[in-house]
Amino acid sequence: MRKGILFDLDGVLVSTDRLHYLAWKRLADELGIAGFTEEDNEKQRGVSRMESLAVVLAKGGKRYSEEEKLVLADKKNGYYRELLETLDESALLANVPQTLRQLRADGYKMAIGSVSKNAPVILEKTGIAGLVDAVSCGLDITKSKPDPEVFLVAAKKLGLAPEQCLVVEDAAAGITAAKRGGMASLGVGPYYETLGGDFCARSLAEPIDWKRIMES
Ligand code: B16
Ligand code: MG
Repeated sequence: MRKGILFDLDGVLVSTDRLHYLAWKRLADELGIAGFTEEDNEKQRGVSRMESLAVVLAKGGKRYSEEEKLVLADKKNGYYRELLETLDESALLANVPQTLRQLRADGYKMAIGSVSKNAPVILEKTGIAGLVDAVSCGLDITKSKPDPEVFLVAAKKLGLAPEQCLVVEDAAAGITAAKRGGMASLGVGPYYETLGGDFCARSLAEPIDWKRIMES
């Protein structure tokens, strides 16, 4: 029987995609890269900061050294951190605090499994830091999803084996990471039907039979 639930953060519990988009757009404009759209921003869902930068740079004609890329990614993060200053509980997706409280009352252990290095700030600002038992994020890992590292670290922090955990994800890379890590998965978000999760639901605001999922 499964005892732990590992939640991805962006796209599952909070919505920060607009802020990521605005920060990348500001960088793209500075670099003279035209045509970086919210559609391109979709390709950045659940992937690392450097892979997200590659999506932006692919829109321009110029090549950058690895060193220059690090500087650019850092610059975008500065813009994103400025925007995160305004973050509050209104960024939480529907029914999130209620779901976390209910799952805790039902006796499940919960952790965050996010590749974002800003996860601790986001959890504090949105007021849900105290509703989970552990956080595994970009600061704890060297390999991004679809590598399972972030979820393996999360399971370890909860003191559980991978097969005792369910991963909740909105990105295909995260579902693949769960599978590679030997964990069951629940796909949510706009692409929930095609993510390939073992279970799926449009969002955490839908009626989800957690008991059935955790006991199956
Ligand atoms: P940062 P998740 C991911 O978070 C975002 O979905 C993705 O768009 C972002 O590039 C990545 O975090 C890295 O974030 O630049 O803040 O370290 O979905 O894994 O919670
Ligand atoms: Mg996500």
